[in-house]
Amino acid sequence: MPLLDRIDSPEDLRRLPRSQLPELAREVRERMVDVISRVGGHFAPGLGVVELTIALHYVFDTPRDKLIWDVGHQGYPHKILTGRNAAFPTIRKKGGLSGFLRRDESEYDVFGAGHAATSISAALGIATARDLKGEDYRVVAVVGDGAMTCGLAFEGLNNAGHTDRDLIVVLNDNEMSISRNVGAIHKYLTRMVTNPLYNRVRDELKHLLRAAPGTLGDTMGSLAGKFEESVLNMLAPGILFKELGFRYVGPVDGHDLDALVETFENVRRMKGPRLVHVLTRKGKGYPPAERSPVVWHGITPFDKISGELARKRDGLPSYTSVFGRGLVELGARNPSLVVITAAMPEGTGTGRFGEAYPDRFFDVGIAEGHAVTFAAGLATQGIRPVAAIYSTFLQRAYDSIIHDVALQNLPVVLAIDRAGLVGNDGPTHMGLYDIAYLLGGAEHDGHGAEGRGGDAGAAAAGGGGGDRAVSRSVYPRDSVPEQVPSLEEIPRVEYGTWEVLRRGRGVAILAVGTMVVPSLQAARELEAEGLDVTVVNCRFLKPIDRATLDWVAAQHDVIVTVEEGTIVNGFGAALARELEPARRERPGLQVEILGVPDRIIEHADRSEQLEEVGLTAEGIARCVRELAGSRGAIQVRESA
Ligand SMILES: Cc1ncc(C[n+]2csc(CCOP(=O)(O)OP(=O)(O)O)c2C)c(N)n1
Repeated sequence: MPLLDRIDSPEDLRRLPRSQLPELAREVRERMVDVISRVGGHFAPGLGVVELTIALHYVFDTPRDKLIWDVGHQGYPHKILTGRNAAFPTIRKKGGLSGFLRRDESEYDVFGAGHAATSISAALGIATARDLKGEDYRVVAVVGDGAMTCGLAFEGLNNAGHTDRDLIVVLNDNEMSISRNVGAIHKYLTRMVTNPLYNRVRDELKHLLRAAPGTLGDTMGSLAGKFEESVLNMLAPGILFKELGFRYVGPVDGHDLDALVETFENVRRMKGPRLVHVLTRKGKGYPPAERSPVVWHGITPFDKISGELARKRDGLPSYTSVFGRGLVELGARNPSLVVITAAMPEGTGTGRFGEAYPDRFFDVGIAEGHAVTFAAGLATQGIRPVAAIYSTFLQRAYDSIIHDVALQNLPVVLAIDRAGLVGNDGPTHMGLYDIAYLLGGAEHDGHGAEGRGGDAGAAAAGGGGGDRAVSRSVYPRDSVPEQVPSLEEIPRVEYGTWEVLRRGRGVAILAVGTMVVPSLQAARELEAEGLDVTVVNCRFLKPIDRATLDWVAAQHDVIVTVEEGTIVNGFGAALARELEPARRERPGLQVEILGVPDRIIEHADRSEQLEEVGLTAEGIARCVRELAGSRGAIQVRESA
């Protein structure tokens, strides 16, 4: 790669003549295809912004000028051009480059992200700091049309437009979120770009008015200029952004490097808030990704010649797909069941329900708070909404859960996908906090998935919540551990009950969700060593099964709680508080809490992360062994 090999930083890029930029774009694409076909990762978003990335670094003086990418999943070409090309094959691997942008990875990553629509607010903050400090540089936020379905994006635009701050927003419009984009703004953007009348009238007017200044003299010329602007604004695209206080420029072909460079050179010289509307194609340059940008948004390794994707290793389906299947079955049984997704029909497995019952399926855009409040509204009228949202993105909806659902006692099922350690997406996507943030506030809080085969199906069955407010069904980014029976075959679970899976003595493991299976494995391992351990599946976190807990407290000396969530204010912490009276009565009773330590867990494979934090059969057994050994619990059994 003759050009790319010479580029260690955007400085090198800026030394190239403009005529060589298309060749550089070709090399960057080739590098993307070559590496991602081997290691997997986000693919179509980055391919779509190769020219945009080159043009931005070419025109703006990065890192002095601040470039802020929204989400960061499209940042691979940016990484390749900012000194990380050699390390690029390590992307998303343990110890390697992050799959998103991070301030601690490069000075070119001005603002870290992973969740959508933070870029405009962050850019405005940076621009404001610049002005407060009397400094002089450009601030550019690049935001996708998908992210424009977020309320946060509009909060940022609204604030920026009125401040008159010097700020550039680049709207990367590829008509796609992960799935096809949805909503009124999307329709507006599409209309703006595709309406031929609109464009023809605009071009002709421009032509006409441009001809005027020479013949009318200077004053008339500038008057004509003003007239042009106001007429064009009336007719032209971008009126919405104009009304929000932004100067609108575009639409620009996002794969035409000359057009991009010229536009950015002009925009760079302007002042105030301005928005450049750039049209790109997701997956550009790799035909399978252009044809199916949804599939190729984020991808496993693939054969770069045939475009064939690597197959999953085991034959078991993911929790997500079992959930999606269960939902369709439930939809047939219950006509008042509706399903809501916040721009993730594929990711949450709910797309199937959408195909089966399009009238009862709602993709509301990347708008998790809205999704939950919308569900609450539906629930007031007797509809049964299931809102399927990743644990990490549900953080955005916390207030809606408390204020709109729980306080009003409305029956809404939250299907919380990607709970726990999420693997290679890393810290921004971790589902470690939902147990902690949902234990308080909600009156009735069922925890559906217990981490064994049938439970993903049971989760789909509504988390056992029935008429109760805020039932949760929680499941990880993983395959189910065993074949899942159909819904009919899954025994009904009595609300609020736990399940004693093994009766031992001395030590009891109280396991939550995904930790049930490794706890059972640990118990089997320990049995061989003569330690007979009780294992309880705590399938409901709130209300707890008081009778079972009392039995556990009375019959055991050591209680180990295990959960795949943060150890701070999680289930173990809540149980320790519940067990306080028993401990006062019997000071020897020991409670040990296992969970994810309170620190940032870096990207790696999920199995590596589980191992790192000791949430494996081996880790649980090790902990029990140490506790039992130190307390002589083995002797308890021998003398009994
Ligand atoms: C708050 C939040 N919800 C959901 C997601 C998952 N997600 C990642 S990228 C994406 C689509 C973003 O679309 P767009 O901004 O247009 O960028 P593109 O992928 O088209 O480049 C979504 C929904 C997220 N990152 N953040």
